[in-house]
Amino acid sequence: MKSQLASKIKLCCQDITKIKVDAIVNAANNSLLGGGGVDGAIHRAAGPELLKECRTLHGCEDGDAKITKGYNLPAKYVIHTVGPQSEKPTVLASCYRRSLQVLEESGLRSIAFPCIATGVYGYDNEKAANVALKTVQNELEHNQDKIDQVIFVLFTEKDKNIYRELVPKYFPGA
Ligand code: AR6
Repeated sequence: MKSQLASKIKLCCQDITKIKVDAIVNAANNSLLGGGGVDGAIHRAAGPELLKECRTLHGCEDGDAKITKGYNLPAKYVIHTVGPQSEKPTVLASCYRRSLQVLEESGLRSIAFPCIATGVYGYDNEKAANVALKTVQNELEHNQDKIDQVIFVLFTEKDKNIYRELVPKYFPGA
């Protein structure tokens, strides 16, 4: 069971705006109207139509997720989620869970996550990685027929090292 799950997990060290998957996840803020970090990069690469669609969504609660088209991105869709501004594991877990639920509800099968909340929002990288991996493991165990690929996008050396060590613990054989 676990090795089947492991085959769906991939680590990638690229800019998330270059990844061609069904949906990339944006670590946004409550307004969904753009910001710095990965949010700024996604809006720049997608073009102004993304902001236009985001305005129709009327924001997003912490831990929830909402989907838009990807516009000029290679990814077809963007799933916008809002991480916690302090270390709240239940809210961070909800970001990963809700993003995967929105993916499934939209009939999409591949997703790329940045390390939500570990930049501007300051969540400890290793604690955040454990929450991310545990939540994705749990969702994949229950919905493995609906999801083909989950990519963790590691933009810093620190996250690369953390995920390389932790991923085999959650997904033996990955
Ligand atoms: N591709 C992949 N990962 C990236 C990229 C990129 N192009 N750019 C940054 N990262 P952050 P947060 C990584 O700060 O902590 C925004 O202003 C980065 O190295 O983007 O959830 C929003 O509007 C880090 O590992 O998001 C909010 O106000 C991870 O993405 C606030 O920041 C998340 O860092 C959200 O803060």
